[in-house]
Order: sequence, then C-alpha cells, then structure tokens
Amino acid sequence: MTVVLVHSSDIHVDDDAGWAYTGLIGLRAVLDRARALAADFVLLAGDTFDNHRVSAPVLRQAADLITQSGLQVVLLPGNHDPVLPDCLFRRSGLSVHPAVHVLGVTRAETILFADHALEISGRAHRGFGDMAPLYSPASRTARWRVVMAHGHYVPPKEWAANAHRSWRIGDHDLAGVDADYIALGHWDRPAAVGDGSVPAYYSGSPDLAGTVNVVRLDPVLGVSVSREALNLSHPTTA
Ligand SMILES: [Mn+2]
Repeated sequence: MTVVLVHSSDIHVDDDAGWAYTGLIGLRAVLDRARALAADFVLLAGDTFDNHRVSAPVLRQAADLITQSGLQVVLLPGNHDPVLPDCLFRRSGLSVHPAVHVLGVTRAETILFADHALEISGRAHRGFGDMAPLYSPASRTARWRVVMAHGHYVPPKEWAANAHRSWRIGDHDLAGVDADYIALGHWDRPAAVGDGSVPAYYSGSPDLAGTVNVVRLDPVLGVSVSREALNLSHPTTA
C-alpha cells in the first residue's frame, strides 16, 4: 500500500478580506488538491494561521474546511500560531476533532498511524521565542517516518553569519534525523534543502509556490516527491 502525503505550510489564514488572495483560498485549494489525489494525510507545517487574533467567523470557516474535508490533517504549530493556553487550535475545536491531529496540543511529539505503518513527529512552537525547531525522534516504531519542522534552513557556510536568526535548521540537525521525509515550513518558496542525507523539503506557501508537495511512500519504489499545482481561483464561501 502506497501512503500519499500532501505537504503545505504558511497558509496564513487571517482576516484579510478584500485581497484577491486570502489564507482561506489557500487552505481550500490545498484540501481540494489532497482530496483529488486521495491523500492519506495532509501535513500543514506551521503558520496555518497568521496570528492569534483571527476573528471567530474566519476561524470557524477554516475549521469547517478542515473538518469537512474528509481528510486526516496533521498540523504543526509554527511561530505565527504557536501553542498557547487559549490558542486557535483549542478555540476552533480543531484540537478535539478525531481526524485532526495538532502536534503539541492533541498529541505529544509523535503520532503513530498504525494502519498506515507511519509515524509523524514534530516539535511545536510554544511561544514566540527562539527554539530548536527540528525534532529528532528516537528509534522507529513504524515502517515509515515523517518529521515536520517549522524553521529557517541555513547552509553550513552561512551558519555563523545567520546567528541573529531564530529557528535555524542546519545540515548537522538534518543529519541527526532518521526519516523518510522532512516536511519543512517557514519559507514561502518551495525548495529541497540539506546535503541529501535525508529528503528535506519546503513546500512553500500556497499563494507563492502555487503548488503542494506530494510525497509517496511506496514499499517497492521507496520515497518520491513531486509538486502538484493548486487551483487558487475558487472564491471562499461563508
Ligand atoms: Mn513562520
């Protein structure tokens, strides 16, 4: 059985009515694409929400899109939507929906999906300060392992010059992770990063990338990663 993952990030749902693009359009497009691909899981690698002041109606629309999608959705809280006592994930009801899994809220750092022989791990942002965003789980308990992280990749030569940046991820961090795929968020543009020792990809944001990353975990063919276009022309509906 091939496991199909759709990876996106940095959707930034907020009260930005009046713009041609809103986070709700991006969220809808990602979920539509995932449904068309019959994805087993949708991974949203942080900054799904732009801020904690998202109004109740917009939060409701976003939660309805997710819970009515018929998809299993795994969310990693990022620096714009960290886990806080009264955070969006709890206010929206997302944290108690059976098909929605919020790392650091509904679950700890690892979720095992035994039916898919898959474990998904990630370290949620728990405030606005700096932290080491890439979680390195202990030994595997399942055939497949995916790690989600929300941070800023810095190549080795630029590491020292980027000491002022928060949430840095370096090749030395990636090399310490035993995973079939690392789903990264925080960049608006899609990119493969690292030295190739582990497949580590940014999806980019729906509006800037115009795509999602599609990851296929195949017992015979191994791991493949592609990008699939989003249809961002749908209007949002209340
Ligand atoms: Mn971010």
